[in-house]
Amino acid sequence: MKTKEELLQILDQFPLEGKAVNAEPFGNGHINDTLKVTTDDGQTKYILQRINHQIFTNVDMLQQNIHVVTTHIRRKLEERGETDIDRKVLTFLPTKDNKLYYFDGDSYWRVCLLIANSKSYEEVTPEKSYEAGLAFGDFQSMLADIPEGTLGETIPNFHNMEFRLQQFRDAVAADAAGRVAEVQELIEEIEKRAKAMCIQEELYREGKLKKRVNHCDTKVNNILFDEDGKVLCVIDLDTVMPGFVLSDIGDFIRTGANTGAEDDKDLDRVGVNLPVFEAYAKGYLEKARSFLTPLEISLLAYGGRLLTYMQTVRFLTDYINGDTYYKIHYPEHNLVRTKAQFKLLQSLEEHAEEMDNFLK
Ligand code: ADP
Ligand code: GN1
Ligand code: MG
Repeated sequence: MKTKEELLQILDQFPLEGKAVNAEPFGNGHINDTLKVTTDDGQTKYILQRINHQIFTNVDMLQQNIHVVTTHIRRKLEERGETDIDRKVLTFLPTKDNKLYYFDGDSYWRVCLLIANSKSYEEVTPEKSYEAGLAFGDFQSMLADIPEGTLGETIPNFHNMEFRLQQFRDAVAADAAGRVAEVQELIEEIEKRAKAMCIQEELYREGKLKKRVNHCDTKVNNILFDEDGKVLCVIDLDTVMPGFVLSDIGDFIRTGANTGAEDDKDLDRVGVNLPVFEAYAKGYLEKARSFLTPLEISLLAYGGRLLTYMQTVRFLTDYINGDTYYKIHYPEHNLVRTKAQFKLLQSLEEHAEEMDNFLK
């Protein structure tokens, strides 16, 4: 990481109110480096992020997408007569020379307003889950009229299950870190389910499913709540792109409707939290029913299994590759994550009928 002096110099490229005096690590993201910034008036009004450009290789496309999405949402909120808009959509500051990010020679940086008096959670109650469902459903519906071709795929094939399985199989074949033998059973469990988990790609080829603008990272901690448990703002817009609709219900089920943590070491704690699932589905459908097709609605519970399966595959791929993608906090972290996600998948499979019936 950079020294404090270097960070302050980076911040000097942005037209802040006041002078930055400190920048401290913030949040629990797996991808970017997020810091909160204090200025000389004692206020903490800004977030500084180093964009992970190993992962988001086209930073121009990334920042252009985010610019389109945030201005589009802002306009919709204005049209609705909303107040307090700066807390309901992210506001990014252009640099002093009017660019969407600052490049310091090796890293890419962006600054946005810190949403005041907000909180993100790693776990939610059914009440908060319902609010989150409304928020992500509304988010998708606000973006539904962005013309096709406007947004690029910031990570190509991001939620394409066939592509993720290909990466997984390549990793197994290469065995770069010599870990394949140790995870053979998990590999078999993944292969057993592979065909059933690629339905969306097939339906798309048959012309039965279309792509929509999705958030594609609807983790619980990518939503900010106010003091009353109401959603203020959807954040982490790096992956907003055209894709399959199940992403935005699936990733919330995966993270919100889990009685344990994403990386729980105690597998007895991990399993589906049905009240949280039901509350999310209710909120989400209230906003999304108007534009979803009957086929999409019939697949929503499958979406939870799909995104949990996809995450199992992605964590295991990273473990097999020798931990090159996700930030890890200890050497076995990606394996622990894989096992916890697989346990959640088994629980979702056990409750599949119940979840489908609820949606009906
Ligand atoms: P990552 O891609 O690494 O997950 P995020 O953009 O999700 O990065 O930021 C990580 C965390 O930082 C979030 O979960 C949230 O807690 C906090 N955060 C990010 N942006 C803001 C903001 N504008 N206001 C308040 N908190 C924020
Ligand atoms: C990453 O950035 P963050 O922590 O919100 C990842 C998601 C994974 C998630 C698993 C760009 O999300 O796709 O589902 O970790 N983001 C990217 O926790 O790969
Ligand atoms: Mg995040």
